[in-house]
Amino acid sequence: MKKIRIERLLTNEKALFLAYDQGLEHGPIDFNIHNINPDYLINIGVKGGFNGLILQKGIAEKYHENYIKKVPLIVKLNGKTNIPRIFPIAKQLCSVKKAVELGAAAVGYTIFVGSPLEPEIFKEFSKIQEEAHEYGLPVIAWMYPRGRFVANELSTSMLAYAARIGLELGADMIKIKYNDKKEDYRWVLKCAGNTKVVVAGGPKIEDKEFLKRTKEVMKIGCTGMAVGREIWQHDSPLKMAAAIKKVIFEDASVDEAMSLIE
Ligand code: FBP
Repeated sequence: MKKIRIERLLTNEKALFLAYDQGLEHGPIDFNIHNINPDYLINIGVKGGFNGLILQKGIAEKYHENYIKKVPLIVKLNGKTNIPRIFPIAKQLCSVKKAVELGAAAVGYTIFVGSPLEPEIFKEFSKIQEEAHEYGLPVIAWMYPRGRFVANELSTSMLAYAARIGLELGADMIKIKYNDKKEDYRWVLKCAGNTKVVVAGGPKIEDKEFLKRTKEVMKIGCTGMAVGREIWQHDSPLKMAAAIKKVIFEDASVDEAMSLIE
């Protein structure tokens, strides 16, 4: 079996990724005059010293020169918009081969746990997982419970189930939401086994609250965070990135990290 080169995404076994696939998932509603420009984002990714920049194929191709060899690329292989309110499914839009040509250090794929189309999603993911592993590429699965059969996307039992599925389907890392229930969330981590867990950012909240959350998830053993809006909707994205990194990589206190922003 080929060695999966996950170390390219880690600094001392920890990670902070910058997600910029929201233009497809949510639309320009997330953006302002600055962060609508991929160059603005890529500059944050490069200068901020992230462990990975998450892009869809289009931006990865068109802005290739600006970031390649400066920050590891994570190509998101599937995606969808939020316009048609259909069964949750995001079909594959980019091949593993294309991601390799783009110089990807990893590939990403969203699994909507509980979707009526789950069998189709699992099958597509499984094929991708095998192909990526043939190249030694790590696979990051966004494990998002969703759809009419999911009563609460953020219940501990749902997140734990999603984490376990990530392990069983062979994800090297999962990206999963946090429900702000520190003690319960330990179970979610246990369920993920040796699959690494990074926590998704979510809509922008107060800096201090987000740093507290970062501190919490690191304390219970997460590998790190995969954050978008929390950073690039910030007035000083590089300062916010530095503060989050201080907590993740240096185990700094929230106050210490806050001093980098204030
Ligand atoms: P944020 O940190 O901005 O929340 O991004 C995380 C992310 O997983 C993105 O990669 C993705 O576009 C988005 O959230 C999808 O979230 P949802 O499906 O809940 O709207």
